[in-house]
Amino acid sequence: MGVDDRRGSVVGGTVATPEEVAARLKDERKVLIAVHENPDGDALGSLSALGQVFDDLGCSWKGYVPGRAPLPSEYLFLPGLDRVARGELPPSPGTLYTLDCASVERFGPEGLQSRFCVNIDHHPDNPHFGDVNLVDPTASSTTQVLYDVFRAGGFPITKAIGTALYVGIVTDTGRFQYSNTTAAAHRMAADLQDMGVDVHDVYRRVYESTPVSKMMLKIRAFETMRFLLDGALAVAVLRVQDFEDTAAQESHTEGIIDGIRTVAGIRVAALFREKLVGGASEFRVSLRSTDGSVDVSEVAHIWGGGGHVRAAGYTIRADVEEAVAALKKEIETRL
Ligand SMILES: [Mn+2]
Repeated sequence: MGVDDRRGSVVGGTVATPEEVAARLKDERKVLIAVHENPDGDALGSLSALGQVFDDLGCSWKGYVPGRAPLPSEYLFLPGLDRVARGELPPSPGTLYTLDCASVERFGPEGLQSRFCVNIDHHPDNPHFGDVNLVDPTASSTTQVLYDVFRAGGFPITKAIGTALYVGIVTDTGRFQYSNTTAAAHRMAADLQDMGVDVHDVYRRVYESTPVSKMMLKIRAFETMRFLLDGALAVAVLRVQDFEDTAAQESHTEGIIDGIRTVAGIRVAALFREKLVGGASEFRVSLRSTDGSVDVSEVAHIWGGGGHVRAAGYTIRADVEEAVAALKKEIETRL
């Protein structure tokens, strides 16, 4: 779910309905569409779907993904991802649309201040940082929020747009198996299938296209798995060396945590990924609560991160054993 590092103070812009956002889309002439760092299927599916709708509306657009790590290869078939700028937020005179972004901090407040921002998301801890905000925590994915907008505006949903929307919902619901899988999510999927989306083709492209590096990295992670607190907490660690040895990229960690959490008895799964920042080692930590009994967003907030009750993340600069011990202590008090 890509929920690392999400936090922010409540700034409180206008709350908009799907109808109001749809009306706004029709008036746009030039926009920048941004998603979060380390984008997942929902972020990239949302970007592709909205970009295609802007194309149909005659609005010129550019995409933006923070950071420089290559985009996950399984989503590159989605139209428009070749129009994505990387690195620093590019200058653009138009409106900034942020999709699936629970916080604005990754774009830098100075980048946002000079822009009119429309914030479309489904994370419950989104602080409404946009000038206009459409945040629906009941939606299973940001593409589900966009689907509401497109229907409200009467925009034609082509097979290619539908496919991008479907990629967002199938990945964010863990193939319609996570607790966020609502009846509305299934209805949206059924509608999209009626509109021509080839569900099996998406499955093949997204789930049967694992690069060898990604599989080797997953094996490394699984080898490090340890079970703490009588098996209630499972922890795996990936060091920089593991990425080098397997020639894996940051995006290749997607899905590893879902493998960790499948072991019987686990209530919290954690994946630590080492990153070198300015020569110093820090860890990005992804957390999952299997049964929802431990609110992992509360735990992530301790170290300045955030997310959902069942999926959250944070970054910590510490020795890995100290970081694991600190996490263990926090989980123990919540079991
Ligand atoms: Mn999402």
